[in-house]
Amino acid sequence: MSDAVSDDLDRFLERCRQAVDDRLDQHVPPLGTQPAILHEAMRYTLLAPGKRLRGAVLLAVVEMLRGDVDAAVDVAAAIEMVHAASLILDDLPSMDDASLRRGRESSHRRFGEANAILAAIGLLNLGYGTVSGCRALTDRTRGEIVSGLSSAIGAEGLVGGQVADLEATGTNLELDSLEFIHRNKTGALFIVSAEAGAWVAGGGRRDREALHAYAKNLGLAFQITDDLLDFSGDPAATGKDAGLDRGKTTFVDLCGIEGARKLTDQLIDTAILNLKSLGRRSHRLAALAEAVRGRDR
Ligand code: GRG
Repeated sequence: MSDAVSDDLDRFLERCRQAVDDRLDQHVPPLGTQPAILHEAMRYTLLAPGKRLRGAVLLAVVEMLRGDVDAAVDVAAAIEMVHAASLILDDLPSMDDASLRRGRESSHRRFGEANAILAAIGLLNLGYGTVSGCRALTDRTRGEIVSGLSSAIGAEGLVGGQVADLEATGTNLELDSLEFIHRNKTGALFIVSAEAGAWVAGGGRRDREALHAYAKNLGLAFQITDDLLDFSGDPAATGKDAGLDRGKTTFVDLCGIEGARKLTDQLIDTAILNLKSLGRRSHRLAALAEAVRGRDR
């Protein structure tokens, strides 16, 4: 990626982060709202410094298709609420038992397990509420997004992927089973982010198909880079525990470090090819994919 492209992407990502963070702050009741511990716990993980990458994918699609960016920020915020809920649940002692998230103590360590679970449910619910309350969208678009989110989160998405992941812990997986887990557990939220962008902006079927394929490959590449970072990343940069994947089969276990990097390259190259029919206007989505290829946090 040239310096000019990389600078443009950095400015775009910073703009997205700011817009999404401001909107999240507006949507979640302020500290002190009763029950105080619930709202503190919801804000704690949600407003901690996250990359807001799923929101950025959505906003890049909406800007590319010249849709309503202000309405899109609400939808991006909703997706980031769902994502934060999934992180809180994933960190629980019954799941990954993580102590560090977004550079802070994980939610259950700070607020106790029951409050962490309830904060996650609160965020999930607020995510749906934010989409249904977005009056700038038509009924049809709200319906498409709510239904897309429901599929992405449910048994055929995050929840199903997580259950398969837990079931496989301590067993040796083949590459296709590992892919199945992460296409659901991680990939589904990337796909619905790109699709939601197309729904908000009224993209046609051809555009939606291209974006679906792009996000599917991007999401899996993102997970493989996550495995690489879990293996050799610096918790000070990633903000989460390293080595938590021990006991689970990872892409690094199955392919080695070089093999995992090669697979990431193939998926990112394919994701960029998937954008071909969208032409030059998809340059930011291509730059985002390049940034995932090279990420260190
Ligand atoms: C009901 C929402 C819900 C979920 C239940 C717990 C669960 C099912 C699924 C876990 C999904 C999960 C946490 C997958 C891992 C995805 C992943 C690689 C997360 C890290 O994403 P980053 O690096 O994090 O974008 P930041 O903090 O930057 O947002």
